[in-house]
Amino acid sequence: MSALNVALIGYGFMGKAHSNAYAQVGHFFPDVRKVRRKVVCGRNRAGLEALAKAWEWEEIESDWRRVIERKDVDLVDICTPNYLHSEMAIAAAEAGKMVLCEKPLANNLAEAREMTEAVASVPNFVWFNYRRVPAVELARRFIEEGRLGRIYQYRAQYLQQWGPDPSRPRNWKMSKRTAGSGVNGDLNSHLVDMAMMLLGPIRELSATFETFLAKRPDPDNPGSTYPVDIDDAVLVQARFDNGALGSFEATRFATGFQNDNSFVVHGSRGMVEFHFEDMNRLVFADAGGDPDLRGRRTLLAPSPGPPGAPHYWKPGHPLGYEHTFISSLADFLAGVDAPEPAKPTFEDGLAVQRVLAAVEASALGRHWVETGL
Ligand code: SOE
Repeated sequence: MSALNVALIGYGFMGKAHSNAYAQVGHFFPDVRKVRRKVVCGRNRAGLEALAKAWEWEEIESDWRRVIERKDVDLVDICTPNYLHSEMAIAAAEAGKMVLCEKPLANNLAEAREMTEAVASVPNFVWFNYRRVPAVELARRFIEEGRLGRIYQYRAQYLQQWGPDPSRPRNWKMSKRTAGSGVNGDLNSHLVDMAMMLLGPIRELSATFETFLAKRPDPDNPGSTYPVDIDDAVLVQARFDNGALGSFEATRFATGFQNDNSFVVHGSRGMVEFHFEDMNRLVFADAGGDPDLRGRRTLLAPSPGPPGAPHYWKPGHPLGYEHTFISSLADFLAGVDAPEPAKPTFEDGLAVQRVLAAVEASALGRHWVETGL
């Protein structure tokens, strides 16, 4: 199998996470296709050169169209601001490249639909990396095995605290034009993807948005402010197709929480609870058996991979954020040569985008909305 030449577009936080995944995947997953860090693309020369040097990309390029036109590029990975995803993904698919894209898939539902149509004939993937936390996989296994019984309630929250910080430099995540939304796309997209992976489609929902600071201090111009047109916090109540009730909360204003991506699932036979900041553990309670032993207990997530031959380290040797990206990439690469592609594909990203659009419609219209899923 020939190695795939990768073009990475974007060099920020995700550019670094993806670069590490390309660098490491072959070490931990020797059976999937090899990848070559061919070219990284971006507009800020200094940032681009720094990333290319640190992660040993062979070449740099400032024009994404030139990257997509290259005959020697097999796979285009988009980790730019959201508003650029659709144009780049469609152009890459039209050029016959495999297309990987950061979440949320697009700035809005119309773009997500066009992108999904465009990639129909090429391998495609969305980086909902938290799916690949081993403790989350354990939760999924418990649900699939029926260990939790009938699922009654799903409670998810994604709490960050950087919103109020006036010294934080302005970035593309603070504008509807460049990000499509605030926390709805940035954080709630992760919650929704995880929830639908675990429980299936969300049928209908009711949501509220809040923008706490309509004007923000501009750190570049002391004494002046700039207008904010995105959601700082979102609250959602939802009904799943399977009859479960869900609640979702995503905010950048959760003082005291850095990156608490968490969920609790309550079923007739048991419950599970996960917090990303303690990502190697899953809390489990069994509602059956001796009543005195029914309390919540903390399990260490098993090492991913076949028993006795883990992909990473032996049991009890914790994993980190970076492994979620390495495992996601390994899935994608294995899927390229398998009858079924790895999930989440653009179809899955589109399903999430439908929910995000319903959240926005509900919050703005102040009524329940069906997602159409
Ligand atoms: C936002 O702060 C952010 O970087 C998200 O965009 C990522 O998806 C999440 O993993 C961490 O937080």
